[in-house]
Amino acid sequence: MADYPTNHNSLPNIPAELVAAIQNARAITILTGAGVSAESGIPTFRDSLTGMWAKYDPMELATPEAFAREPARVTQWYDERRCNVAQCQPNPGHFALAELEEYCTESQKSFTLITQNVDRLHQRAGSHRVIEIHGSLWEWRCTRTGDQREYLEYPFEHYPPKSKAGGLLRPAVVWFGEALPEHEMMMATDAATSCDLFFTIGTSAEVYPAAGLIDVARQRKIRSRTAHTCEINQDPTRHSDRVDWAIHGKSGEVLPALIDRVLER
Ligand code: BV8
Repeated sequence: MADYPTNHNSLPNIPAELVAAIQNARAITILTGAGVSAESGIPTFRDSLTGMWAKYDPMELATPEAFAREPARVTQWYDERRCNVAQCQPNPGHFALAELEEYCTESQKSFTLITQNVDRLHQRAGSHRVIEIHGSLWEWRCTRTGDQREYLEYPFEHYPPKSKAGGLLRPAVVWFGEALPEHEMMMATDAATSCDLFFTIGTSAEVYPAAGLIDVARQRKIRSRTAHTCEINQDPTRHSDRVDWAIHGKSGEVLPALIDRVLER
């Protein structure tokens, strides 16, 4: 594995072999985490919570137990995150990934973007083949009927919000201790198994089963010797010394430089 730290006063260091691997790939799969949205002003879980939320641990709030105990507080936290996301814009990293998808479509490569993020900024940047394995802040589910749909008006008038059926509404995100959506996870696992180039971008890769997709992709590399893996992250992670290329820098700087090299701009 080679490590490509980027010093922030010059262009990120993009290895030529990685550019060639993208240009020669048949199928590219990407896993993104909260780090991809950080430059859009959306705090990651690791950033300490601010303001009235400073005293809470997100790992505690993002659970069914917290919702059962304090539905008003939990739904207010999610609604405030939803309102913040509505004011935020996709950053150059999101747009570069949308361009990479377009390049893959035009060059008959298959492309899949699996995201752990719940902010829908990938879609707002123009990405189409997006698998949301942790759900979305924009979809809420009635706990009485199970009815789930988009709620685009914000903020809710009171907490906890209620559905037309009178049941409590909860955000349709995957909480800690909850199973990931079966269909999305099956598609994500298939995309990690069948690709010949796998990127993990802006994630500490510590939350499972999402982080396990990296191991799925690496298994293919071990079996077929043709598949490659690349990490693009601000900080090293436990996978950094097991991928073919580890580029440490901001995704909003590295990804635009990468797509420029791939498109030979
Ligand atoms: C499951 C939606 C089983 C909600 C999220 C006890 C009981 C049950 C399960 C467990 C348990 N103990 C452990 C587990 C497993 C648990 C888990 O993995 N825990 C971890 C903490 C060890 N997993 C689960 O609970 C999963 N479910 O196992 O269910 C089951 C099975 C069958 C039937 C019933 C049950 C569910 C996990 C999903 C949780 N929901 N999100 C919400 O958003 O509120 S996860 C949430 O945290 C985010 O989605 C994110 O992916 C994850 C981590 O948060 P962050 O740290 O913010 O983000 P990330 O890790 O991506 O790190 C940011 C990175 O970006 C950093 O590395 C940083 O360096 C980098 N960065 C920052 N800025 C930039 C950057 N990189 C590039 N550029 C930049 N500018």
